[in-house]
Amino acid sequence: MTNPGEFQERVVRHERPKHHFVFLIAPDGSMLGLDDDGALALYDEADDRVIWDRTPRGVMHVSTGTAVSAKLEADDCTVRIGSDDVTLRVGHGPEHLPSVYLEHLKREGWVCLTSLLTPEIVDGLQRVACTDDYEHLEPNTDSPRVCQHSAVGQAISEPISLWLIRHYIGTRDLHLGHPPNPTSLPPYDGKRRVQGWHADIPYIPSVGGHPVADRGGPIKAVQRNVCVSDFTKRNGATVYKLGSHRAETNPPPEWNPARHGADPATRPYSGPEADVVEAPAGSIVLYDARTWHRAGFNQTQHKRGAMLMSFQAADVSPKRDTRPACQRLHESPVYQELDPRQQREITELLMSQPDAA
Ligand SMILES: O=C(O)CCC(=O)C(=O)O
Repeated sequence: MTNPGEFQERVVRHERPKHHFVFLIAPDGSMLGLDDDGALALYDEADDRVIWDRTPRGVMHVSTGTAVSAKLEADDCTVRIGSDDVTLRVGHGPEHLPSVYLEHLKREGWVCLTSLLTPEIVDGLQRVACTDDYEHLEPNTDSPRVCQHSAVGQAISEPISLWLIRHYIGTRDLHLGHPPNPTSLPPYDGKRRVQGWHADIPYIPSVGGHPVADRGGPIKAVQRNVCVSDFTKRNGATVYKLGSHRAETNPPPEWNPARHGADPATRPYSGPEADVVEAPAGSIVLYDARTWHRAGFNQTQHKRGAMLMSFQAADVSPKRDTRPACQRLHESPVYQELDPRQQREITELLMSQPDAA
């Protein structure tokens, strides 16, 4: 039975953008940008330097307004770099400049990169998660999910979110806290035990046995939730107390009655002080790991897909060893479908061991 005041979370909705900027991507995965002197150069990092817009005569560098003449043919773009004509792939880019997202992330402790992943990547993630058009399939448990489809590696190595996380935490040196798995949240039957409110590692104890970090100390981790399905309040989109990264404590006991003496199936707080971030499939929500959050209640008949990742500073112990999954990926044909930039990023994030190890 529903109690008054339940399921009253505030909705923060992100509509599918009408326009996306583009990346111009070299075969090795590096991205064309403008250096500080206005010269064309290739970069591995996705900051404002590598964001372009199409124009009738070629492409325009968004942050400086510099027009560059280019031959655009279907998804290819040929530009002159020095004395060479270089052909680059025109790739789906963000709705906003990376600096705009960074400003929001620093100010609010979270940001939504709406519809940043391509429909092809979304389709691959849905296939692995067995959601949406693939709901009739059973998840494959024979191999790590990163080996099951290149979409998983493409999502792991998405360059704008990596640039944002590195800038927010203030280090390049990051690792993932567990192997990234597209998974699904089943429909809620109104009775079963559900996930309670929590902050994330290292602000809570974990099986890794690391010391719980001081919420007032330097930032140690950022979560990246990829919306594999459309995320709506009805289908159980993640619920947050936005801004709670600034709170001195983890969620209060009254938000988690099931953990404090009530029946274990008692639902966690779902009143109007909580926020649901709604966004189309392919969106990425980044949030400070201190933020109070929980999975939503999936009130539909369909599974909701997500891929949750924890990016941790070098001194945080991961919850699970990510290296075996990466070694399996290296041996898998899927690894060859990734470009060298993607291969390097994934390998670094999964093979780096924390300082303490
Ligand atoms: O499934 C979700 O929506 C969120 C779950 C989550 O963030 C977590 O388990 O830490």
